Amino acid sequence: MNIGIVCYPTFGGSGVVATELGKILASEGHMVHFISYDQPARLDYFSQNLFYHEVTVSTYPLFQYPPYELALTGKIVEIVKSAKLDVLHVHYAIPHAAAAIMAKKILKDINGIRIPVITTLHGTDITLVGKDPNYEGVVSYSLNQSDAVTAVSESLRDDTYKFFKINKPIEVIPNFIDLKKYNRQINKSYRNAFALPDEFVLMHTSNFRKVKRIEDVITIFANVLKTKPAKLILAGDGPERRAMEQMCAALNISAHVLFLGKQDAIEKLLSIADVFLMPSETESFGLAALEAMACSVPVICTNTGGMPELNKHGYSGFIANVGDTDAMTKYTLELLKSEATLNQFRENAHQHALQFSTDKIVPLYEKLYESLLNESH
Ligand code: GMT
Repeated sequence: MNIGIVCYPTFGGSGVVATELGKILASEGHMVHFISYDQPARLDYFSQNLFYHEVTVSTYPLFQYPPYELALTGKIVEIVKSAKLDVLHVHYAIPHAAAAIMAKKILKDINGIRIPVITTLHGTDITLVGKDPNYEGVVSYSLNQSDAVTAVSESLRDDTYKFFKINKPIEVIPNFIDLKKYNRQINKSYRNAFALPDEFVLMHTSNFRKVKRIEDVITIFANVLKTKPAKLILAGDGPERRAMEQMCAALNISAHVLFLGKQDAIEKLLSIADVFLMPSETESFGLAALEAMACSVPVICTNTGGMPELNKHGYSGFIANVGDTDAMTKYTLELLKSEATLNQFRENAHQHALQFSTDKIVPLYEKLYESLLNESH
């Protein structure tokens, strides 16, 4: 199949999922064409089946807001024709679904080409940005006009029905993990570079936006530090980083907290962690938590969005209400109370991650593409 994938190129979850999906599809023999404004961060190699098409937006003094959606629409039309795409899969509704639907109409009306569009919803496109009254009508229309809509969790599917006027089924296809890459790789000397032998390692990775509530990560860690020797590893970068560095300084715990910035080999870091903290305000799926679980790291997360579908309370980690840092501290200490407890939770977390393995989930997308192709013939 010739598959077009439209995504954000950044380290955010939707771009990561889209890129990993494209790489797997290419390795199975499909021709995969990425369309984005920059080379996707995870598109770290090319093969004969992988292509990247850059969307460039021309500027003009009149354009206070250069029209990215129009440039993207034009690029989609061009690539559908030149690469003879069979399906177009767009990740994150805004503005990708709207651009895809406009391209679909242009291709049908002008060129007589039918291109099935699949829109995959990832989270904030529905729960935060999409709900904005300025976008709501366009998002509803674009989803209804898509040939198929998927959501990465049941909770996100339910939110989509709640916030938008959707008149079609939304299929839940959860995110997936490559277990060959994400597994616990024990490397004592690497661990020793970050923590003393008797210290526990707590970890959080994200794009440091407000929705991640990193202040709760730091509060939990500061509480844990009162009774356990520990280090906190914070990987990633974003708007909240500066404030979080200041918070650590104010709490006098900076020497115990490592701000590492954006990291590529996240599985190596996860392999030295004992607990993963994800106290987000909302999280449609929580891909970073799945990466941790695959590396045998139990997760402490909040009872919000799709996270309870991923993390099993009392089995692969613990779940608390948003903002309840006392409960999350208690649960973290529960995990750290003995080596046997921690090892049991590690094993459970890994076992639970197996159900999200690439070979179980990616075929669901392929099946969906095939069904849409059959419909069009
Ligand atoms: O919030 C992020 O980290 C980025 C955002 C995105 O769309 O780029 O992530 C969303 O999609 C991820 C992949 O499906 C999910 O794992 C995240 O839970 C989701 N983020 C939120 O819902 C806040």
